[in-house]
Amino acid sequence: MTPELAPIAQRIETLYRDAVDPVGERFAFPRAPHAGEIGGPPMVLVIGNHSSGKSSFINHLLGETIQTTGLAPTDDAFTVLAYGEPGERDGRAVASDPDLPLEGLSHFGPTFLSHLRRRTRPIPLLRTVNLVDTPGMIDSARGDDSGRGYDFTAAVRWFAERAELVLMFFDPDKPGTTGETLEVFNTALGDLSHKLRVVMNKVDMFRSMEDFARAYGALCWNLAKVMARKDLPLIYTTYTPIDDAARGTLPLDDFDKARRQLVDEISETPQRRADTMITRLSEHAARLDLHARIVDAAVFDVRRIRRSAYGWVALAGLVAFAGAALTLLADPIDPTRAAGAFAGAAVLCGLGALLAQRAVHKGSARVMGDLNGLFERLYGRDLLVREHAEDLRQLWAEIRGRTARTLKQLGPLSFPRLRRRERKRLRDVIDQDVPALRRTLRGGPEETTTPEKSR
Ligand SMILES: Nc1nc2c(ncn2[C@@H]2O[C@H](COP(=O)(O)OP(=O)(O)OP(=O)(O)O)[C@@H](O)[C@H]2O)c(=O)[nH]1
Ligand SMILES: [Mg+2]
Repeated sequence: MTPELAPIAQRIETLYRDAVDPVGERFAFPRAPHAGEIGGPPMVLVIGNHSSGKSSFINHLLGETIQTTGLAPTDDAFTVLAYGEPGERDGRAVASDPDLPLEGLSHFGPTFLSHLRRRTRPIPLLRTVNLVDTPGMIDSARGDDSGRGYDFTAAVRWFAERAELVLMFFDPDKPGTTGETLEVFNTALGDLSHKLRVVMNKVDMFRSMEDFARAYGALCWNLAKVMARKDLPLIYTTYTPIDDAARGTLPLDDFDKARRQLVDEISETPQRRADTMITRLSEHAARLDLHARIVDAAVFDVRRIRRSAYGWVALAGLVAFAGAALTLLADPIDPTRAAGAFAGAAVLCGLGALLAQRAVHKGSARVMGDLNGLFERLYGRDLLVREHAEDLRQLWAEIRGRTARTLKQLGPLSFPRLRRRERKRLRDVIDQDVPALRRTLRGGPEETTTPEKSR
């Protein structure tokens, strides 16, 4: 995070710690995101065909030759570029360092780790953004792992999920899609297209507008074939100024402008990242609020069933024992009848307890089998407001499975009730703290609060 955004990251962290996580823990709702993720700089992932100019672009961006470049497939490693004294650490070391947000990468195995490194340089841009250079994509006939010895697509997915921006590079030679590009589009980037930007690079090589149009058309055509959504992502047509590069004849002003826009977008990722973190906090708090309320209502219902079942047993036991006591009082000389009555009362209580247990079991299964009904009952009034209702139903659809599983695995009686104070604090996060954070991000005053649309 940049120094200006650090207070926002701290505030988000505090809200998780004080208002959200305690409820999450009590109601067994997993936390998102990890603590280290909030404060660290955002990542920009650079992927694309081999020799499409990824590393050259990164060097240009950083103003230094840090990454090796060349026409043949040059670099088959994932390189995370971060701020620090000049240095380099290998994959094994960075994936086992708990202070770095790369810990989860260990599970891709030793071959992958031998293709991972982290380079640090004291370059100002790296203070605010981490760049990830990746091995060029290739056409392979060897199936899933492209002969790389590790799951390339899954590794790209890992980075893409955590990145704020994913740049996909193509060059005029390969405006189509290689096997790996296709695979990455289909499995790694499918639902992440909102952060994807396509870069048609090396446009300085074109000799005529016609060549440019042909390559651009081919790229769009090929993208449209592999992308699930109808509208194409934003395509930057640009080039990296390289002294000894082969040059075409097109005027380059517009392409320079496109590169500046791309650089601007990269520089703005910290701001976007703060925005994403605020949205994640708001969504997480809304989901948790709904989950905790449903669990709380289920706990209330099951406890009521239990109270009522055992209440009847207690009452019947009381009457039976009172009857036995009266029998004893009526004939204190010969207690045999009274003893029989006491034994009868005891048997009745035992049987009653068994029946009550079964009733609680059945009742609990009924409550948990109809969580949708519980939801409708709990939010009946909110569901009448139409626009709001859709949001709420959508939220419920997202968490329903998880809430049901949690209740089933841990049992409704293992949960506490949701305290009024706890819930109010959670709602305040959504209705007041989140809008206040957004105003701070936009540089507005922090005091006034307008509740966000509550879910
Ligand atoms: N004309 C021109 N040449 C470029 C441009 N960008 C890169 N090159 C050249 O293209 C070649 C490949 O560039 P790299 O930056 O190594 O490409 P890469 O995508 O990192 O390649 P791999 O790491 O092998 O996947 C180098 O010889 C660069 O000098 C560009 O915008 N225009
Ligand atoms: Mg490279």
